[in-house]
Amino acid sequence: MARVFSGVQPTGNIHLGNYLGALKQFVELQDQEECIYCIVDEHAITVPQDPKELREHVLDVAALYLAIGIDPKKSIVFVQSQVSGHAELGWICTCNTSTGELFRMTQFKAKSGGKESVGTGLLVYPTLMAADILLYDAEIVPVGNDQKQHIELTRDIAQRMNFKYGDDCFVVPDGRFMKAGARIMALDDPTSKMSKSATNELSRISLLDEPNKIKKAIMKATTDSDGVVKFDIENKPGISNLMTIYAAFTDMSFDEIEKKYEGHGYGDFKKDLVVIVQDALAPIRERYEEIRHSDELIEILEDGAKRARAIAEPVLKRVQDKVGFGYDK
Ligand code: ATP
Ligand code: LTN
Repeated sequence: MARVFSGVQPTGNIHLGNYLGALKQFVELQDQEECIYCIVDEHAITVPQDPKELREHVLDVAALYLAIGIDPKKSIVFVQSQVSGHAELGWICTCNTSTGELFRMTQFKAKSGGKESVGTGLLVYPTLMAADILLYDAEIVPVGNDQKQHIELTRDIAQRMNFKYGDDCFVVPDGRFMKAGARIMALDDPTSKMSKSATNELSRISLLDEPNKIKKAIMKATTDSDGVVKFDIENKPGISNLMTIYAAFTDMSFDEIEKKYEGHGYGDFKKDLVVIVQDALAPIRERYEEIRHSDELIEILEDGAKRARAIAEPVLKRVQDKVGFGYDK
């Protein structure tokens, strides 16, 4: 069994992009591999957070993990800040990464907007992400396409430190990306990715959205004027994005979807998609409501942190020894 690690930020509004790009794979992988799923609150504070809201959002994501089908008997589910090894290994990774590498990260460029007033955490964030993964000797990291560059950097850090300190320092991980859904675009602007932070509520569908909101967002989604249901990212990004969502939920190919809607306009296609998404999200919402305020949720996180620490501690010790921390007694 290979070891799998991934994380989601507790910043609210978990949306279809997060689900189809990453979370859906989390569930699929737990039957084949040894999976560790984290709620990365230390990453969340790279931008300002209200402490009270942050604590709530941690439990929101934990409950969502379970609601989509992550089974705590099969997978470890825990909160990053409860395992101190992340921050400790993060520092070691930071010291083995050049500032040039970090300034080149496209996510840093986008999120900082070139301003020097942004927090330093936003710049060094990828070294903490590398530590998250390397701390567990993880081999597979299921994520959306937007994280490709961060995974590459993680591999670079691991290989560089293996060269410097010996091959058994780190396991070099691989990213795992979905075929359909690795990059879901905003519904109001199919040229930018669906995001938690966009101000237009109708730009995304959150996993806990009411059926009416789902309908509104899909029926209003930006398409084009030629009315043909055809997959063509370049020239028809809006309908192609909706087809990607359709395909991810139904397992139909783009060819099959095109055939089904031949001679129909976007209206029929969108109406069907509304029902498909509503039906897929209804059981998730129901399960979420059951578990979000339960004692069981806290117990699962406490147990998850214990199990995570048991894996992380010997790995951290191994790396600290290599780096030269401590002294001979
Ligand atoms: P956002 O950009 O929406 O604020 P994020 O990428 O900053 O989200 P996370 O919640 O930690 O933060 O992301 C969880 C997972 O969802 C990651 O694996 C990420 O790659 C994936 N993901 C995020 N947005 C999309 C998208 N639009 N399409 C596909 N996958 C996505
Ligand atoms: N950077 C990721 C979240 C994240 C992560 C990780 C994903 C933090 N640490 C480790 C996979 C493995 C994001 O913003 N989506």
